[in-house]
Order: sequence, then structure tokens, then C-alpha cells
Amino acid sequence: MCSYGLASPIWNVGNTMAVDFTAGATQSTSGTSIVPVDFYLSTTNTVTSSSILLKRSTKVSVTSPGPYCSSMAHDTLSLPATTNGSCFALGNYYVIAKTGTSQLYAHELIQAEGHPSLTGFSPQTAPEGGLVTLTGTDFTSQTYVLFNGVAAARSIVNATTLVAQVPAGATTGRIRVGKSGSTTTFCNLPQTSGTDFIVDPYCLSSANYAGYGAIDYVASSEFTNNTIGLGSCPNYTNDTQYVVSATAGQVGKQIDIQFGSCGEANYEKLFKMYVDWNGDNDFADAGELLIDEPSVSSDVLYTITFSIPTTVLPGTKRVRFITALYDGSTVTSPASVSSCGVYGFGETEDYLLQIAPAPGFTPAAVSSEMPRAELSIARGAEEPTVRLQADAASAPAPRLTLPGLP
Ligand SMILES: [Ca+2]
Ligand SMILES: [Ca+2]
Repeated sequence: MCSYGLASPIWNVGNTMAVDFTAGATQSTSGTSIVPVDFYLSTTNTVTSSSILLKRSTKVSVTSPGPYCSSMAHDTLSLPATTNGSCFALGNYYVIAKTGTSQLYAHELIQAEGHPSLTGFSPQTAPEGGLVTLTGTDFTSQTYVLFNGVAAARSIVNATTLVAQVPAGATTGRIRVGKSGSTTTFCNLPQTSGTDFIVDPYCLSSANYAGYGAIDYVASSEFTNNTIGLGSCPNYTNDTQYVVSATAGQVGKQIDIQFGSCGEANYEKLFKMYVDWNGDNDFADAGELLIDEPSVSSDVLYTITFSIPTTVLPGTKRVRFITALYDGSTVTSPASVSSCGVYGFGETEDYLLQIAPAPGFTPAAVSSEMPRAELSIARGAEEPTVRLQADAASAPAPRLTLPGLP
């Protein structure tokens, strides 16, 4: 090699690198001869068995007899897909130009400009259509997000935060971020989450906006979930770490519940309670809407008293509480809110109900008994009221269409 130079000491993955070089040769007679020059990517400044051949350039030629250096040749180099056969390790490399036994090298810092990394996500579980906040680096308009391989809509908040929507058809698995057009897997740039994101099989139910209404307190004999005074006003909370225990056929199981106004005025809200008795991941079957209360107030402790169907199979059942404000647009009547979908203001909370088999329980002993439930005021200024809300014959509530991201 006679001379050798690269366009820049920094090489970004996905870019080509311009290279200028001349090579010497000893030619005995007139005529054009090609002098091949090999370019290597190497972690040391000499070519070894672990060096990666980037290109054999045939741009250098000599025409006259005698030993001398050729005129300047120009070529471009591209990085390999991987540096160890499975991924690309970013960092400092030598780019070596070699002809015969003669070699020159340049130092290169190879970096992944514009390739995002993923450092975390929250929540750990959400349904299709739910929103997941991702944290990382280099989030740009070119950043893509995959949920276990399925592309997701996303909104870039800033370079370190984006909000992705769990795509239809997503399955439980890793979340991956990448740069549009690039499938490069980096050995030392975390693009894939370290843990699985879990797709909640239950449909999305959520307020669209934080404010004016929330479920502040839920308690049973098994747990107390008290968020009164915390100042938080979530649109949805997955509270399935809280488990209510009951027995098939049990009468008079009680859960206390209190609503709040998120520091605002006490606007009228509705309340609904669902249980997925048959465990088919929806709340649409007969008897699964336990309470359809058109009006509840903030800062009043209510008691839900309900019975477990004798026919329910033992196991874990999902419980869903929804309170939603009458906002004059998205919610104008109880029919505006169903077990799935979004509404303006309020909160959905999901819990679990663990059903133990009743003594002498036999699935074949089919009964026509359907669940019954009532909501009563346990503490507050108003006169206690009791409403029987269970209606085994009620039709499944209409489903709302889930909106996409703006
Ligand atoms: Ca809450
Ligand atoms: Ca169901």
C-alpha cells in the first residue's frame, strides 16, 4: 500500500464509507494490470483470522513498467451485517487496506446513529388497543416498534420516551424497537425488552382523559386498595394483584368501593360491575353485568353485595369496575358505557375473583339461578338506597369501536 484514507473517523451503521487509496506494484512490461486491494474490518491493526473482509477493490491499475505507486483510486465500503455471525458489535475498529503483504489502517468508531435502544416499558400488561410507554434512547420519527414481531402505531414524545399502542393480533412476547429500514441486531445496543410484554386477553376499557372521576378505594375481607388522597387520577388500573375469594353458591359476598373526583367538583357518574363468570375473556354473557348503577357520588363509601352462581366453575374470574362521568358527549346515559371501549372521564379497574368449589359441587347440577348483586351506601350523608341491579335476561351491552392513535 502507498497511501490510504477514509472519509471520516466515525462510521454510522447503514452508511457507506468513501475511501481513497493508492497501491504500488512492480510491472515488467507495458500494459494495464489490476492491483487488487482488500479492505478488512478488524479489532486489531493487523489482519488476523477474525478480521472481516469488507471488499476486494479492483480500482487500482498500473500501466507502465517499473516499481511505483498508482494514481489515486476511489471506492466505497459497507459494513457487514454482523461482526460475530449473529449480531453487530458497535465500538472501535481498524479498517485495514492490504495488498500483498503491505497494509495500512485507519481507526474507526462505528456507532448506530438513529438506531434506538429500549431500556424499559410500562405497564407490563395491556390489552389490544392499550397504550404502553417505552423508554430508551434515540427515538425519532424513523423509530419502529414491534410487539412480539407485530408492528405497532406509536407516538414519539421525545428522544427518550414514546407511547405505543398494542396492535391488533399482538401476542405475549418481547418488545423491539428499531430504525426504519434497518433489521440490524446489535450485540451491545439493547433494542429488545429483557422481559415479555403480556397481552391482556380482556378488551380495553378506559377513560380517554385523566380528571374528574376515579375509583379511589376498593376493599374486601381479603384486601384494601386505598388510593384516596394520593392525587393520582388514572384512566385504567390493572389491580389483578388483588384477589377476592368466594365459593360457588355463596350468598352475600361484600366489596366496599368509593369513588373520587380527582380534586374537581363532584359531577354525576355511573358505575358498572362485571364478572366473567364463564371465563371466556369477556363480560358479554348473560348475568356478567352485575351492577348497572346510573348514579353514584364521590367520597361516599358504597358496599357491593353479590352472590356467586352455584353453577360457576371453580377458578379465577376477572372482575371489572367502571365509573364514568356524564360528560354530555361520550357518556350521556348508562348505555353509553359497556365492558369494552373508551369514555371521556372516569376509571376502569380490574380485579380477580377466586372461586372455590362449593361443598358437594357438581358441574352437572345445572341450576337456573343467576347472579344477583346490589349496591348500597355504607357510609355517607345521604339516605341509604338499595337497588337490585342484576338482570339475568339483560342483553350483552353494545361494544364501542376502539379509536386509533391521533
Ligand atoms: Ca383507581
Ligand atoms: Ca364471559
